[in-house]
Amino acid sequence: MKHVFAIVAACFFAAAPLVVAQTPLGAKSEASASPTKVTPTLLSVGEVRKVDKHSGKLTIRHGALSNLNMPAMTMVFRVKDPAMLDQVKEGDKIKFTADKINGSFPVIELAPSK
Ligand SMILES: [Cu+2]
Repeated sequence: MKHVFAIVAACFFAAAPLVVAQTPLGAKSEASASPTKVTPTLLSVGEVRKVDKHSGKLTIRHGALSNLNMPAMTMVFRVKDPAMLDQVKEGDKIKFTADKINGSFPVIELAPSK
């Protein structure tokens, strides 16, 4: 039930441009490489509610997503890379970044949180 809004409150971009981010994060598909690595660009916090490897989707109860102007809620996300689904399991606290691409909100970055 608890959400952390620290980063969200600090950087609220009212006029976030709807640019399709081509972030060069292809290397992150190496899911098993470094489980403790912290990525400074992770914008949002959430808790994994469901991992659906068949359809490549993740249900996340997330805090407010400042970059998407989205309030806290539980919703289903597609993930950029199916390997990301191997990094998490139901009940995990995570940090992640979702982006708006062609009308959907794929998770483009993901890391376990404590
Ligand atoms: Cu949402």
